[in-house]
Amino acid sequence: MYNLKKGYETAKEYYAQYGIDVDKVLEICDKTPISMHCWQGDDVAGFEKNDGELTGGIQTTGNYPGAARNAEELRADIEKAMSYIPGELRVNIHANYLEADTFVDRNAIEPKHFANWANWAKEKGIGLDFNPTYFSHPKSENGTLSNADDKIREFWIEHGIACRRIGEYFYKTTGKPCVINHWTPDGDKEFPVDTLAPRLRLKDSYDRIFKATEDVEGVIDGIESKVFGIGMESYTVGSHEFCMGYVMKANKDHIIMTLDTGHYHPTEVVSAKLGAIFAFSKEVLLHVSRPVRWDSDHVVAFDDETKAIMEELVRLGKLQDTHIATDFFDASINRIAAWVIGLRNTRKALLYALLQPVEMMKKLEADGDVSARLAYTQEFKAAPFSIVWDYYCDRTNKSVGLDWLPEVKAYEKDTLLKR
Ligand code: RNT
Ligand code: ZN
Repeated sequence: MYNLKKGYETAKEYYAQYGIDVDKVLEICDKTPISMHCWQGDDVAGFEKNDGELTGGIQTTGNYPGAARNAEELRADIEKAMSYIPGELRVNIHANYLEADTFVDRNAIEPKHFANWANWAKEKGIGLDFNPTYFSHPKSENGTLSNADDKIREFWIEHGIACRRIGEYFYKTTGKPCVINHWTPDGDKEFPVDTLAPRLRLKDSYDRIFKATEDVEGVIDGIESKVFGIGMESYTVGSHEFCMGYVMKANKDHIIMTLDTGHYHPTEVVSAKLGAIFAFSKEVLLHVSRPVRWDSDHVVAFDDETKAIMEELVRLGKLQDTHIATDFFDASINRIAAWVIGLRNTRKALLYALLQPVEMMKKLEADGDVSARLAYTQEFKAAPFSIVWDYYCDRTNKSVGLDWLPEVKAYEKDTLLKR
């Protein structure tokens, strides 16, 4: 190991030239919560007492051994991954990760089915986020909240209502607000003749879920759009326009947009959308993912778009108004490694963005110095931020560099491969 302290002092001098206080930056970086999704640990399977397959147009590929088979294993795996991820974390679970002795259908889930999760989160002092599961269910085949069959639609409305109540239970147990992400896979393989009616039904369903749970406290609701799902390539009920329209028209502080980095056309980027959305909305929920040619949900990389998103949040001064969550599922590599790599990259991109002289750059822009603006935005791409990152990981006891890798491999050998 090189001399971390010495490296840090040099990096501090480097950034001080531009008026950046690295200690202060580290504090912000450390205190910004990132919500770690549970579903990387078991390929979005969940623990319902049924052997259903993953449906809803999303897909995990690969069959790397060692997936968690029950909630205890999943929590142990999450804890293992968390031990290598610096900064404040929350945990994000789906409704199908309930714990019950017998099968409980989606419309009948209750807080008690999530008591182990809630108590675990409370014990660890972390927040818990939630998601209704509108997929991988016999009643989700022809749509959920937009279903033309009133009985089926009612079933899914009941599920949405149950989820908001569970969200409130998480808030009351952990003392931290619960962010719920509402995503329905509803769509069509072919272009429908009537593209409006399903959307009016989806709108009505959301209205009814929110109306029936008006008394719920401590819950923030993200509405997530997407372009298409596998098998539903031609039409998505909850499209971007639909979801954006819904959120803006609802005009309620707790109803916000969810932007998933894999949910737009290939040349569209979330980083370019944030400045427009914040003109109308106070908060945003982010699903940080990595689409490769489609919404493939690869492990988050330390790539240009992840960095651009974080830069945008820092420059807009919207870090505190953004709920940052991860959303990826790769079954082709060690699942703990997937979490560690993806979550570390997310926070690393945040640190990278924070280590730039934003006020200085804003002043240059306001003064009309466009040449200096370009020079500044380029200069920090190769700045010595990785030395600050190493120091930060060490200081928070979260493994420097690749030190975590042999430990994750040992866990694979001793624990995962024995499953
Ligand atoms: C699917 C959405 C959604 C899911 C999770 C499992 O395209 O991104 O957020 O990934 O709910
Ligand atoms: Zn998502």
